[in-house]
Amino acid sequence: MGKKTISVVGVPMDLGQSRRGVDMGPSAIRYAGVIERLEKLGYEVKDIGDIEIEHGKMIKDEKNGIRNLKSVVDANRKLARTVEEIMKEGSFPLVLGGDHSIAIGTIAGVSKFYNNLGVIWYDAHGDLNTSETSPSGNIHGMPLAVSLGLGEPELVNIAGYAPKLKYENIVIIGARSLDEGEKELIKEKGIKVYTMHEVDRLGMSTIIEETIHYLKERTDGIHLSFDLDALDPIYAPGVGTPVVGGVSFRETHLALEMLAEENLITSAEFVEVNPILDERNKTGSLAVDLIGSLFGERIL
Ligand code: HAR
Ligand code: MN
Ligand code: MN
Ligand code: MN
Repeated sequence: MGKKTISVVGVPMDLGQSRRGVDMGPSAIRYAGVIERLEKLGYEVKDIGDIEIEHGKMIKDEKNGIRNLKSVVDANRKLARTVEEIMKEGSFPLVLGGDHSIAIGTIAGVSKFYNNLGVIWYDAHGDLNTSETSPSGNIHGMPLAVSLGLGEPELVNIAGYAPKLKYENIVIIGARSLDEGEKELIKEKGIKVYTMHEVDRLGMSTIIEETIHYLKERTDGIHLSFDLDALDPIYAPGVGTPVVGGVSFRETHLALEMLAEENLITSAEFVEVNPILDERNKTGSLAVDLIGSLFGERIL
């Protein structure tokens, strides 16, 4: 992964959705041994600790039907600043969630260091909703739209610039639950999406080869935003919004091993691990296995 130092940040965020427990995700992933695993691979690992989240008051429909807007904005501002510091030090930012609303802060902290940041969005969902299209008011269904400059200005302008991403620099992999407004946006903007249909038809190997080729041509850094719910719930039961028919354990390991071989990923986050919904930290342990593959661990 190019850099030898990895900085790990936890974000105990559960205000971007409606099921409690995902704020314990960073603990679950640390408990499963993420730091030791990375050290064993030869990296210098700095555990920065957790971003502080204002858990006190949950507000139902704070603005335009959006839940907890202010707290999510505050947390993502802090996260963006922390990630920016990590980037300045030349270390690799590895962010542990927490619900997917934290991608807003991670990407805000990373994107200013690139002219054309690429993103691989590995997820059952598109996370392309705005307050107009969201069926739930949950911000974890919005972070990719926000990073593209769509949605509430408070979210869009975190870190003082927008947009963070260009439509042609993102690739979504694993999608199988898209809302009407998200489908329209994908078609209108020509966003590159490999749904489960393509995963089945083409195979993961071809998809990752195409993704690498596509992003290599147009980007100068690639952020991996990895939502554990991309995997089938058989492998990742500890997520808040499971969707059947997901990517397999093997396909996902292959994807991450291929990305590791190319050495193109410049920042990453692993999100939506909810230990309360999990089976004996299966999903937390899976996250650590996958992080191992991303950072170069091989079977032989
Ligand atoms: N699309 C739905 C919504 O916006 C569900 C989003 C679920 N999101 C996540 N992130 N788990 O991928 O409410
Ligand atoms: Mn909480
Ligand atoms: Mn997501
Ligand atoms: Mn998801």
